[in-house]
This record gives sequence, structure tokens and C-alpha cells, in this order.
Amino acid sequence: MMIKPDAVRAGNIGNILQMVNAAGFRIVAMKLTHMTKERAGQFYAVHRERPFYDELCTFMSSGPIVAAILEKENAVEAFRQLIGATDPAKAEPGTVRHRYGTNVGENAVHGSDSDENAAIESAFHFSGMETYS
Ligand code: 3AN
Repeated sequence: MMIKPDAVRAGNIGNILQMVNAAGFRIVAMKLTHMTKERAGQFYAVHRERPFYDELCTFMSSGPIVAAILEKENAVEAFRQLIGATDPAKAEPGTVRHRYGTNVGENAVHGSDSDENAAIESAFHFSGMETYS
């Protein structure tokens, strides 16, 4: 997962981690980091052809983020339930994006969309020595 620059700027790191813990996720790795625009571009390379790619990379490099690896049974699906729809206006009440998101770009958190991408994204942010099972 990532807590995006909007949520970090708004002082919502603690509130979001509280929701993550309350939902039963175990934190395996975590850091505060600031991606360059180039790094953000690598992270979101699958969206390279989408019209919002440049805006997304500019936003994701606009300030620090919190990156974390989370563990739970069926974690990808469970985390997507917790965070809600990409557009905070469509996210269910009680979800992270409904509470802390602003719009479809500034939507407070990122969650991996598959086990395969979760492994790729974990390796993007963390070395083996920064991971605690
Ligand atoms: P999700 O993060 O819910 O899997 P995706 O994969 O559709 O959503 O979008 C990837 C990223 O692109 C998200 N972090 C989202 O904030 C951003 N994004 C999606 N649509 C737009 C848009 N129309 N304008 C700006 N950013 C967008």
C-alpha cells in the first residue's frame, strides 16, 4: 500500500494506519519516502498510455508518501474493500477513500490490484532486509 501525498499533507497517516490495523492487517514493512517524478513514472508504468499518466506522476512525486507491505488472508481483495472505489465520491461510507480522499487522483491511498503486482510493488519500495515476516 501507499499513503499518497494528499493524505500525508493532510495529517492522515495515523488515521489511515489505525484503519489498516483495525481491519486486521499485519505491517511487514513500512517507510516514509519521497518519489521523484521519474520513480513515480516507473511505479505507474502500466498506466503510461492513460491520459492522466503525467498528472498522476506529478501528484505522486509532489510530497512524501508512506509505503508499506501488509499481510492478511486474501489481502489484495480485503484491502480493496477497506479502501473503497478509486473515485472517493463513489466509495462506500466507512472506507478510507470515502473518509480521506478528495477526487479520483487525490484519493489518499494506493492498494495493489493483484498478488503478482503486490510482489512487484513490494520489491519496488523495499529490500529483503527491510521486510519483517
Ligand atoms: P486503483 O488505484 O483504485 O486501482 P486505477 O488502477 O484505475 O485505480 O488507477 C490508478 C491510479 O491512477 C490511481 N491511483 C488513481 O488515483 C489514478 N487515476 C485514475 N483515474 C484517474 C483520473 N481520471 N485522473 C487522475 N488520476 C487518476
